[in-house]
Amino acid sequence: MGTSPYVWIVILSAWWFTDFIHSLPVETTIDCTTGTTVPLGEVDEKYAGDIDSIISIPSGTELTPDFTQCPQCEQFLEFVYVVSITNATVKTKTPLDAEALTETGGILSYSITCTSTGVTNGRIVRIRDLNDNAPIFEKAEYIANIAGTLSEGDDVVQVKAVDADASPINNRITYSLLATESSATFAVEPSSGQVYVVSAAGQIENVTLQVMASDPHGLNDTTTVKVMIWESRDVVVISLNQEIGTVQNKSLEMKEALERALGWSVNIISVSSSRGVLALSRTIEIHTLQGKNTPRTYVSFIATETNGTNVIPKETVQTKLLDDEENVLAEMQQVFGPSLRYEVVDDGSLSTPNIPIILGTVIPVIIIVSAISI
Ligand SMILES: *[C@@H]1O[C@H](CO)[C@@H](O)[C@H](O)[C@H]1NC(C)=O
Ligand SMILES: *[C@@H]1O[C@H](CO)[C@@H](O)[C@H](O)[C@H]1NC(C)=O
Ligand SMILES: *[C@@H]1O[C@H](CO)[C@@H](O)[C@H](O)[C@H]1NC(C)=O
Ligand SMILES: *[C@@H]1O[C@H](CO)[C@@H](O)[C@H](O)[C@H]1NC(C)=O
Ligand SMILES: *[C@@H]1O[C@H](CO)[C@@H](O)[C@H](O)[C@H]1NC(C)=O
Ligand SMILES: [Ca+2]
Ligand SMILES: [Ca+2]
Repeated sequence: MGTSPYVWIVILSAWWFTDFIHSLPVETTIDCTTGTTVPLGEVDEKYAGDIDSIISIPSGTELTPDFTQCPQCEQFLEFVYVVSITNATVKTKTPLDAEALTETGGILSYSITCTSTGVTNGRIVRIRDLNDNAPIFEKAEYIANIAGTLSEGDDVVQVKAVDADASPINNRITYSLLATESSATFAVEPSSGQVYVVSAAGQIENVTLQVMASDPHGLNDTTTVKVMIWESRDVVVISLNQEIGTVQNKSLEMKEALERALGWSVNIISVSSSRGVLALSRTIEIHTLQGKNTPRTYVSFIATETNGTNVIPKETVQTKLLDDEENVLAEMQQVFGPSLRYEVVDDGSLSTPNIPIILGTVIPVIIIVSAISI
């Protein structure tokens, strides 16, 4: 009593690392005066059967299992006990699962409490993680839309797989590119999953890559990366009065909102806080009606026919964004809320980098609502 269960978990963990390995079940006894603390040893994940065989229970003692220090342990265990009998057993009701006990570092713990005195008898078992999960990619297909030509070192897309196993020895993921016709142009960073360009390939065709994620024991999953190369001159840029993180998080909904509003397919090229895609070095920000502190995020995209592959000319898209402003705004506000405003930004000709011209603005008025008046 009194001592926090976490304290004895730590103490006992240290103790039993010395050399205290049993095979289960372990025979234990109960002490209703001062309590006992017994490390039961280590067992493989998936173990099913008896864990703790309690003997020599003083007659008339009433015992109850207690899972307060590990509520998630209760799902695995049952306590088989009859008050008039001097033996009791703690056994699994479902095979042990290391993945379900990651919060406790793979330690299963419980105690048996003497009802009359409230004294606890702690037990802990370390679950050895097995490699029973393969990595799984978050997406079966990644699409990387890239404008212009590719050059050495350019990032293409970052893929991500997750391995549900509890320990690094079983869940560490290594990414690799499977050999295809185009794989010599690209590489994947083994630990991060960042796909990038390795050879200065210049203008290349649209290509499909296969990336594999493997755990340290060879369990693996594969995903497809489609690299779509577009012409820079077709890229449309809009700016939104939103934080970049918000736009990145909602980029799929935003793409779908633009598709509904415009009636074309939308391929997002980039979401950035600078007007990155066209890489203008001498960009001058024009703060129109928005205050200097208004967040501003640039979204570049290319529109294509919904049922075909033809690219819609940039000027056509820009015109529609201005003409159908009300419609586009309504769709975008569904995603970002009623404060969303956008501007169509034009970079002018690529050959003469110049000051961006705001073609139109959909912020005719800013209504300042005083917080005090609400
Ligand atoms: C209690 O456990 C002991 C040791 O395992 C065993 O010899 C005895 O038969 C058991 N008694 C009962 C009632 O199960
Ligand atoms: C890539 O595919 C898109 C859509 O199919 C097409 O419009 C574009 O021209 C292709 N790019 C290249 C470099 O072939
Ligand atoms: C990937 O997993 C499959 C079984 O799903 C196996 O046959 C193959 O050898 C593994 N590949 C590698 C490179 O480990
Ligand atoms: C974007 O999503 C991540 C993860 O879901 C979250 O941590 C982050 O706060 C989100 N950012 C914004 C600006 O909503
Ligand atoms: C495009 O295809 C969809 C179904 O795939 C169809 O409903 C729609 O009418 C088509 N649009 C055009 C312009 O052909
Ligand atoms: Ca694994
Ligand atoms: Ca496991």
